[in-house]
Amino acid sequence: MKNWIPAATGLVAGALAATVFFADFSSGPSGSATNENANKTNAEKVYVPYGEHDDYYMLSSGGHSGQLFVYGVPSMRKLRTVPVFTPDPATGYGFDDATKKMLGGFTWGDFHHPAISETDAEYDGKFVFANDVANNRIAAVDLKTFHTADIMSMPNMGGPHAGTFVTQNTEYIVMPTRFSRPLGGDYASLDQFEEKYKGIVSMVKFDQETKKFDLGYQIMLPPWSYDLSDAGKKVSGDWIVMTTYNTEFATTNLEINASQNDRDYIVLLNWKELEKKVADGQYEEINGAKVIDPTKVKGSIYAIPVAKSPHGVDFTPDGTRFIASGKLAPLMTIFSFEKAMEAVKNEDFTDEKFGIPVLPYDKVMEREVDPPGALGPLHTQYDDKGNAYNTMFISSEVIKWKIDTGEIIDRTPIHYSPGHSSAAEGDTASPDGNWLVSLNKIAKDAFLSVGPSHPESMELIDISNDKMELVYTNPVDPEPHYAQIIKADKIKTIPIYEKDEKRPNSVWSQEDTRIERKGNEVHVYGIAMRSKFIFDAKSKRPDELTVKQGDKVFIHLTNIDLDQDITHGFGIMDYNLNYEVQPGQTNTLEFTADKAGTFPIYCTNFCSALHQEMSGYLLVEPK
Ligand code: CUK
Ligand code: CUA
Repeated sequence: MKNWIPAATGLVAGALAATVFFADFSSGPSGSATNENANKTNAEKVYVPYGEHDDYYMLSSGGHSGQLFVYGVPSMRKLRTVPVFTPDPATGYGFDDATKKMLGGFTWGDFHHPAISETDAEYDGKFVFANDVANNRIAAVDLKTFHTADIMSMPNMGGPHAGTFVTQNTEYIVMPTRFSRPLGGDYASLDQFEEKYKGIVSMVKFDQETKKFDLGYQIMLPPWSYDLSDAGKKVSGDWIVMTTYNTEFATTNLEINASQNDRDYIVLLNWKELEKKVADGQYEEINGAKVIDPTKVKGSIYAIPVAKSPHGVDFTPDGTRFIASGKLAPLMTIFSFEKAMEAVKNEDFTDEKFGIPVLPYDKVMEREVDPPGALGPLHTQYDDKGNAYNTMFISSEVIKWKIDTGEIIDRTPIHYSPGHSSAAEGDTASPDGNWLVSLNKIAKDAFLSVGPSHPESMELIDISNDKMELVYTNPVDPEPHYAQIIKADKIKTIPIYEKDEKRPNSVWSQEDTRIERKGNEVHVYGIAMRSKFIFDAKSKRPDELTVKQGDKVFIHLTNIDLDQDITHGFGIMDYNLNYEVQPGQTNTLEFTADKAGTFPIYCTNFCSALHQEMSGYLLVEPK
């Protein structure tokens, strides 16, 4: 079975634990002895002994689970599920007031492309941004706490699939739409597709102090579909690119009707110039957004023909080129940013589409790379030696090739059907060139069967030598669309939430706990600590909460255990409620006590030897 044995060696490594000797099950390392993996077996490469940590975090999209999955690389161990667009009973996300408000009633999201905040085109490890293709939302996860800090809904959009990606100093988080749609989602017959439907790119601002999003401006584009996008770096730092498909304006049976034209387009636009135009008032206000319309505001937006129905497009680490992958044409097409700028300067246009000048393909294209027998290129990643790595969905492989010459250097089979791959520090100006993780759509025979639907998978590939080496494979939850891999020491989490006496609704000493009634509202200012709840220390039973049927209850709970990893949960029987307070955190749970009766309350997060005793009662007196 092809390159398969290394997966088994990972298990063996686990069993051998700390023993020094590892049999060499692998085909053996090759290439330079200078890299630290050079003399290791595949089992040793993924083995992280107890007490040591992985070198990298991998932040992976959870697809239609709406969540963010966090892995360690190279061990590929899963560290955490961070809920972003969907409620999560395990952490009470979407149950407590603040997160419930943030979710805005949605119970699902479709997260495709995580984007770590950048400073000077390098990941800075502060935030990771997420797109919700299903419900037009953007989210920010604070990497100090691995908690979702803000979510914003975008007006005028039709599914921001082609985002998120950030400009090189996180000036903007970019969200291009997938479906064209009438602005505001208004009704318009599909017969009016070309005139009434629009593509939109949202340019979103994020304030890292207040941790809040704001919509900077939007760009109106032709009613095409937008697939994937990237921001420039260095010389191209003011520009963004995106691929398009369905330039045929098909409104039904897209499989056939959107695959007619030999060429679709890459859209190239200058976000800095457009920002100035918005500041000059050259926009229309539509549904609360400042929208630039290229049929009225000229310049700064261009189109370049590209082989039919492209999928990904990625700037090279130095920002001098961008590479498009054609899912129907088995080509990687390299475009020169410099040549594109020359054509713009000379107004060397062949055509105009919806007010957007079209640049000549032959003059801007630098090279087409067409590896024999390769089918379905989707996305490109990079190393530190001038090589690109393309995932081939249909021929199930990763192809390594030289950007300067187009020379194919190596090919490795993937099991099976990779979408994206993710290289260590792969979207920065300086990729690390040691690890590549292939994010696979189909697992088929790779693992024990769990039914007709098999897990998705990830495969770890050592790319530190000329020949790629498949090192490890692991099953993962759906769906790893994309991931970014960041050096572990760039992420600085806080050990606990700082004690803050001024924090609204917080209580830090037992004497201050209390239950206050205001009309039919009951406010509990309580404490969670090992191993009890205190709602009112002065009461005969401090862990009893009695209210009247129909009362609106607010439980403000502060965890006063200022101790690493001591999290308390708070579940109420039969009320379908559970939330948590991490060390030093205050959270509020709001609910209406509409059911009369006696309802046990208990801590849901194992916190001490007497965790089982950490309980109380909610008593609801009948009307
Ligand atoms: S898309 Cu290309 S395989 Cu959503 Cu990034 Cu999934
Ligand atoms: Cu607190 Cu278990």
